[in-house]
Amino acid sequence: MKITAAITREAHQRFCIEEVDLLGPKDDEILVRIEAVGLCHSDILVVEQVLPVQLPAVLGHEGAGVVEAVGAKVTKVRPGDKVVMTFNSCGTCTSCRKGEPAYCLNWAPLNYGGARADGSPTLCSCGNPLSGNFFGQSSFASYALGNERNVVKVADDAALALLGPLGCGIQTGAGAVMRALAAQAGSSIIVFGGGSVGLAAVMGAKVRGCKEIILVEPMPERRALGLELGATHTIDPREGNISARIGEILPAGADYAVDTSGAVPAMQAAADALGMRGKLGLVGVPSKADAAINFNVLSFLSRGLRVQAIIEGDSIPDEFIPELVALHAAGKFPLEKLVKTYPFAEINRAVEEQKQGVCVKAVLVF
Ligand code: CXF
Ligand code: ZN
Ligand code: ZN
Repeated sequence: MKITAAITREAHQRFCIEEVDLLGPKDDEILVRIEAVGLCHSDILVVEQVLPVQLPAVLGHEGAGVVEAVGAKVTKVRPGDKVVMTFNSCGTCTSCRKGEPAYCLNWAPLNYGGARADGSPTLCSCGNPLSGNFFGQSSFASYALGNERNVVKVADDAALALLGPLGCGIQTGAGAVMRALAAQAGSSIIVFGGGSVGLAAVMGAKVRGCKEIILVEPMPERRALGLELGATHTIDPREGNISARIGEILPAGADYAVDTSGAVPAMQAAADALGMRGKLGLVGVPSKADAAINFNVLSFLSRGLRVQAIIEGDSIPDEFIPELVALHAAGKFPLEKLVKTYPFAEINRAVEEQKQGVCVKAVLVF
């Protein structure tokens, strides 16, 4: 079928909106009419070719929409169901069987491979295949193909424009704190970076009942938003000496620190800020593929630190996305404060505004 999609033709180039062919659904696939799709930093990392997806491609991996049709083997959803799309996983590898689909051994082919597992393309433009199936969806498009592993049903009255980002950025930040680190009530946590992932981590920390929630973020509007969402303190890293400021708030160091900025100095400051047996969560993706951190081993040993790299907040999407939807409905996860919607046709403006910090989470709506 003919669909409208935003194509990334070459590295560092703007998105071009064009008509392309969507080839499916196959027996195990779900055709979703996309109503809204969030813009995640990883989409931009592919445009910058830090993440190795072959171009030209249709990106987009925070789709939300309505099921239009299902293949013969699909039982999970029916046409008319509202769904949130998320990352893909195989369901059969050792990680998936342990309930750790974000660490699926088939992650790369299923999320970045550009085609189905059998190698067949899902998209083509004028007869030439495009990289599709990005995060099992490629949802910068009017329609996307998903499958039972990466489609989560939500209520009929769900506000899809808000819920798309749960499929990646929001579950990544919230899950890092609520699931991966499992921050304890009464504990202290420092979040580095106040973009959508960091602010979701702040909301997650509040849900978990953390006592001190410190947000380290250079943009004043984002620090202010952090305070609204539950941060108890904020620090402007540009003012220098982050450790001294944290030391005033937490003389014994923090129980948890999460980096969502992807900046190596922030990761180092995060490790420095931890107290005895502190846990460091690494979430942010650096903008250079060869970025590396240098930790002082003695300093780590003397505090018995734990470091955890976290993908997608260790989410089990069928469990965690409904949990976040319920928290949002109960007013405990005010997602709407992060989201700014743009018409799909204005995707390039959304990218610019998100980069400049005019908005925290851009969502493109059809
Ligand atoms: C990605 C970040 C890079 C590693 C895989 C998961 N997260 C989402 O966009
Ligand atoms: Zn798997
Ligand atoms: Zn993402």
